[in-house]
Amino acid sequence: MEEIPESHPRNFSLKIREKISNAMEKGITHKTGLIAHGRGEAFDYLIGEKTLIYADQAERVAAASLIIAKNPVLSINGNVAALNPKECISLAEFIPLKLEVNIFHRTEERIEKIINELKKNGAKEIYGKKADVNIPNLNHNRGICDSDGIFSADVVLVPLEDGDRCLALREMGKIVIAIDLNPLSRTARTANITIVDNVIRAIPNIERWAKKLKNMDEINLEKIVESWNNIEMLQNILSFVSKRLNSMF
Ligand code: PTJ
Repeated sequence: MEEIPESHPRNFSLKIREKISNAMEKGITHKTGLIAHGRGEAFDYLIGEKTLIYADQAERVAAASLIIAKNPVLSINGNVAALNPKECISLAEFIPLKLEVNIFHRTEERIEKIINELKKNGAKEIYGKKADVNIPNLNHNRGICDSDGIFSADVVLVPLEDGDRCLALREMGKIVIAIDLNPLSRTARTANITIVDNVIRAIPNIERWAKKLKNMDEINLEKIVESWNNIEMLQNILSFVSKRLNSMF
C-alpha cells in the first residue's frame, strides 16, 4: 500500500479504507464488505462525517437500553471486526454484554478468523461458534446463532445489519439497536433504536453515555427508552441532510 500523507484532506477516510482492505486480505472482512463500506462512506459524507445530535441522542437511548437489559448481545460481522474491535470489547466489558460473531457470508474459516482477531484484541469469551439454533423465519446464514447468545438475548446491538434479520429479531420480541449510516435502509426503519452514525464513532459514544448513565435508577432509564421516537429521529436526519445539501451552493 502507498503511504498516506498526514496532510491529505481525506487522510482519516483513506486510513480506514486501508484498514478494511487489509482485513479483507486476511479473510476477516468479506469482499462485499468493501462495497457495503463504500455505501456507508457515501452516507457519512452526506451527514458531514460527524455524529449528529440525533445520532448522539440515539446513542444515549441505546446506552440506557443496554444497561437495563438482562442479556444484551453485540453482533459482530466482518466489517466491524476490521473497523473497531477494541472499542466493541471495551463496551462489552463495561455494560457488560456478550459478543457474538454472526456473519452473512458464513464459513467456519471466517468465523474462526474473526474470533481470533477479537481474541488478539483482548476479548475473552466470544459466542457464535456453537451455532446450535436458527432464528425463525430467516433462511440465510445470519439466522444461525448460539442458543445462549443472540437467540436468548433481550437486546441485540447490530452494526451493519441486513433488514430481514432485524425484522426476524424483532418478531422474536427482542429490542434491536441498529447502527446504520443509511437512514433509508430497511434496517434503519425496522429497528427499535437506529443509530445513524459511523460504527467507528457510535460504539465509543455509546460507552461514553453508558458511563454517564450507569448510576441512574432503572425507572428513569426505562423512561429514556420508552420516550424514544425512532421514526421522528429518521425524519430529522433526512430533513437535516436535505437542508444541508440545499445550502451548499
Ligand atoms: O461480514 P458479513 O459476511 O456478515 O458481511 C457483511 C456485509 C457488510 C457484506 C453485509 O452485512 C451487507 O451486505 O451489508 P449491507 O446490506 O450492504 O448493509 C450495510 C449497511 O451498513 C449499509 O446500509 C451501509 O450504509 C451501512 N454501513 C456501511 N459502513 C458503515 C455502515 N454503517 C455504519 N458504519 C459504517 N462504517
